[in-house]
Amino acid sequence: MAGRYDIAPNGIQNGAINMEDIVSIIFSYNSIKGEQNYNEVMDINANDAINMIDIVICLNISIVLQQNTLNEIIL
Ligand SMILES: [Ca+2]
Repeated sequence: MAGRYDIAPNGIQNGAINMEDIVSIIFSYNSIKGEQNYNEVMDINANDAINMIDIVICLNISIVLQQNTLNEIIL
């Protein structure tokens, strides 16, 4: 259910969108494609930049999932 927003920094999704996903994005925060820190997995909106927009999208998806099933979210 968490789908592509459930970030898998080690290649394994944990089945939830939670702080682990947000922290993963923070590790690549403020980077653009071509830079060492950039990781396309963290670029949620695929605009070649990892910034607050990606974090907000991830948070919004987690809120939507929380409204649908409490078991999906562990914040
Ligand atoms: Ca982005």
